[in-house]
Amino acid sequence: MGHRMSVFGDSRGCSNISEFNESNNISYVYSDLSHCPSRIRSLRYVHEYLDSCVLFVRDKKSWQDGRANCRRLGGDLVMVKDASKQSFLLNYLRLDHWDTDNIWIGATDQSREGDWRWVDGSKISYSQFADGQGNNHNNGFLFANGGNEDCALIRRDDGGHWHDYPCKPILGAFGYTYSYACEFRKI
Ligand SMILES: [Ca+2]
Ligand SMILES: [Ca+2]
Repeated sequence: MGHRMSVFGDSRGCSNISEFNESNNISYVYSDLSHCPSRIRSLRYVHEYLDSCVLFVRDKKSWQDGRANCRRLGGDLVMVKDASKQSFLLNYLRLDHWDTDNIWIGATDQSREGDWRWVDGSKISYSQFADGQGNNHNNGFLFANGGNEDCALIRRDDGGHWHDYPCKPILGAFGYTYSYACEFRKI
């Protein structure tokens, strides 16, 4: 007698779901935010750096309005006094998948043209100004205002170099609003 052959379906089921093991390539940096001021601790994009905490704010403001917001929270715009701080900022913008190019920093020559100062009043010595920047000169931006550029930002699309831009909108509330980074002293 021949036997009946049962044909079962191939039951491999889900075996063709490829496993995703790429996360090992990402280095997660643990931030201890317990010493950051409580009013910013739970916000997104807060990272510690030495004796300070840095808050990245995606919301776009003029330099002066961004600074006012930082101060309202008890801090000020971030100061970038050395290369390691600059790297810290650029690294976290990358790790946080930041999508904006321009980030205001706490550098200005509003008090005296060409005399660049941090928001704590100290003179700027370490600088990442791009060639031809920091000199009040507007390189043809659409709303050029004839050279009145007293506030600095990091331009990620220019390798993280700094550019001087107008501190506030020229035409009403229009133009020159960007993301910014605040800095707070640890508690
Ligand atoms: Ca200037
Ligand atoms: Ca400029």
